[in-house]
Amino acid sequence: MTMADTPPPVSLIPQGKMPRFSTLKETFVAKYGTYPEFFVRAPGRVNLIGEHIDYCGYSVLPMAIEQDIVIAAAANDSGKIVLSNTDSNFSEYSCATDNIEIDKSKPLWFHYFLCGYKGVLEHLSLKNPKGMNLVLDGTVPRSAGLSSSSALVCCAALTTVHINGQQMGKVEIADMCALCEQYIGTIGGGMDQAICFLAEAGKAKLVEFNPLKATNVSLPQGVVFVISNSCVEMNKAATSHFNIRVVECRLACQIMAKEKGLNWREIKKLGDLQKTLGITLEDAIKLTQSVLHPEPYSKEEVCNILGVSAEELAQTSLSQNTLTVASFKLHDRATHVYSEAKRVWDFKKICDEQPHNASEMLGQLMNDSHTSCRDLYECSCPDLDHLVDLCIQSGALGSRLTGAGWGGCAVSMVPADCVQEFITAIQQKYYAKDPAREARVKESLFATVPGSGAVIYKWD
Ligand code: ADP
Ligand code: NG1
Ligand code: MG
Repeated sequence: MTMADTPPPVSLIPQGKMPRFSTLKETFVAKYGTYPEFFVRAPGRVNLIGEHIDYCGYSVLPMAIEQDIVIAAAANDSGKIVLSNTDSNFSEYSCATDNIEIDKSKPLWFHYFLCGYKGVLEHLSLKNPKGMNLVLDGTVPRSAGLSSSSALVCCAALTTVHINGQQMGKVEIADMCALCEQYIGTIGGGMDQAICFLAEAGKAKLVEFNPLKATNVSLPQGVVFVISNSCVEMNKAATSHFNIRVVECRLACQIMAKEKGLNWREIKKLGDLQKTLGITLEDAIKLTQSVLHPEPYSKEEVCNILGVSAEELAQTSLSQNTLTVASFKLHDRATHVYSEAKRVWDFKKICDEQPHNASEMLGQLMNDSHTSCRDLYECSCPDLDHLVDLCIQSGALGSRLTGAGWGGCAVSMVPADCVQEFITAIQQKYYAKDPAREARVKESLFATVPGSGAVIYKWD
């Protein structure tokens, strides 16, 4: 932790949050017979623009949301982690502090906790971690692109740090959580963990990586961001969709690096390739068009171009759950990444300069982002595309999928004076059409403002 990298704050529970925390405290007391020593709160996030580019090294533009994961915690003397959930769909889990296993092939809810826990143990070289009694309460819609997984991992990490009397800076713990969430199997970037720790109320952030840095972005006055969940769930760790995209970007990068006479084994991110070549994003798009063909590449073709066997390719470029993938779309994936990276900087520039038609321009960038996600990156799904179309028809200046996609949420930018009308229209046109969606409308359709980052709460 450097001087400038301050740890997450410790504060009293705000009055407005008391009812929820009182209930959680009672649940804790009923279960363990003692009071919790402290609570950790870690928020979910909505990404305004910059999808599937963080793991390629590119900057993204998220803000934290109000929905969060909270853990009530107290140390115990049993040498065990005992973890229960206020949602009875998640059964209690317990293990010895020195015997944890994370099963990538079958990710279960408590494995996300163990990712954060293991990350801290390794990072701080903790030899005798304390046993913990824990109750978790989450309000982030799950598997919906609002980062419930990272909120859980970050909450687990901060709980582990605090209970063991340690401290980590926000940047340090965010970087660490980005790495340790990969124990679940997804080869994600660092967006979710970064905004979870670095968020500030009222501010969207431009998040840059390597080194991690978050800069305030002033969103235009007179617009509100509305989230709507398609109610199609996509669990990123239990499927291979996410890692296939990561691997496709890697292969696109390595083939272009080889074509340019670079050491392709060392260059795994499209952003690193651009940096090494010293070219602009526009030139990177041109390079993609000239080197890669739009048709899918078979694994044999990739191996031939790189001059490696299938076994070697597995080592240099693939993940455990992409070993049997037979073909890769490289041209379209790389075109998405470079053009989306450019849209993030265009978005930031418009926010900085605030021209008279700023919100229309930002809306257009959001729409272009969705089109690119849908057609080039193929990470949307029919229900989500339909929802995005409805949002545009209902008055949004821009609308797009947010998070990894293949389901989950759309984020729409809506003129502030039309928000209620917009919400009513989407309620009728999307949710009222299906009883299963209608039943979930309250937690699925809501306006949001930039929320604050992870915090440790004390009772008094
Ligand atoms: P997301 O887009 O929400 O991050 P992921 O597929 O990455 O979706 O992670 C979702 C997983 O995170 C869930 O399947 C579950 O295992 C875990 N999770 C999230 N929120 C909770 C919660 N409140 N309680 C238990 N597990 C949770
Ligand atoms: P979600 O959908 O919240 O699981 C994932 C990744 C992000 C980023 C986005 C797509 C993790 C923990 N999260 O988010 O890093 O790549 O997809 O932009 O891997
Ligand atoms: Mg996730």
